[in-house]
Amino acid sequence: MELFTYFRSSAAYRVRLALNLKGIEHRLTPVNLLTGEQLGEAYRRLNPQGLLPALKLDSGALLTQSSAILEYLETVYPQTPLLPADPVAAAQVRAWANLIACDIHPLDNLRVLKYLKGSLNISDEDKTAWYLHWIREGFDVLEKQLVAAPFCHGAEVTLADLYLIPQVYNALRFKLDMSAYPKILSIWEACNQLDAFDAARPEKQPDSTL
Ligand SMILES: N[C@@H](CCC(=O)N[C@@H](CS)C(=O)NCC(=O)O)C(=O)O
Repeated sequence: MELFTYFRSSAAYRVRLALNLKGIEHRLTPVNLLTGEQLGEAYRRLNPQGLLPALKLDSGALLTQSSAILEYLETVYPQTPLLPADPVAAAQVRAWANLIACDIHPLDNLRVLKYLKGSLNISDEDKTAWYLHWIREGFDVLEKQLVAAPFCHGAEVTLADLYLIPQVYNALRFKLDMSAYPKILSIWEACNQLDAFDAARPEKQPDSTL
């Protein structure tokens, strides 16, 4: 399969993690968000929404939306399960993932930041304040709820870790003061010690140097 990705796309990062953890053979096709390649005709023909990631299956089917892609991978490749078997625990893991996917990430997405700056003329300083505000709102809750022993839900990596780690990468990149989040930082450290996480890091992606 072929993953359309960008090294700094956190939604693509989630899928890179799942592919690595499940040991699924794939190739990476970079789409440059910085130059607006996602909005060009070629990529929009694949994904009219102009967002990353997209996953092209060997059958030719194209999947979009990271949560739909992750659900597909979890169903078809049940090895290294990313959800606990207990339905209540699985709902908790999904709630943490959704907190990040629905309540942090879309507010801080590139097109939102571009609109704030380009159309609403907010300053760079206000843009960064906006960006960090929504991460803090979410991290304040996660810090209280996550188990962190050593991963979000305990001893096993779950979907929640796949959403958290890219979000922490963004927080660190925008220099969020993480001192209020020792549990989140300890999960970041624990995850990044695993090969699957290490290989998915933005700085290890082939397009990070383009
Ligand atoms: N809900 C979508 C969000 C996808 C998304 O926002 N992707 C970002 C990168 S992390 C993107 O492609 N942004 C391009 C843009 O804003 O122009 C998903 O989970 O796949």
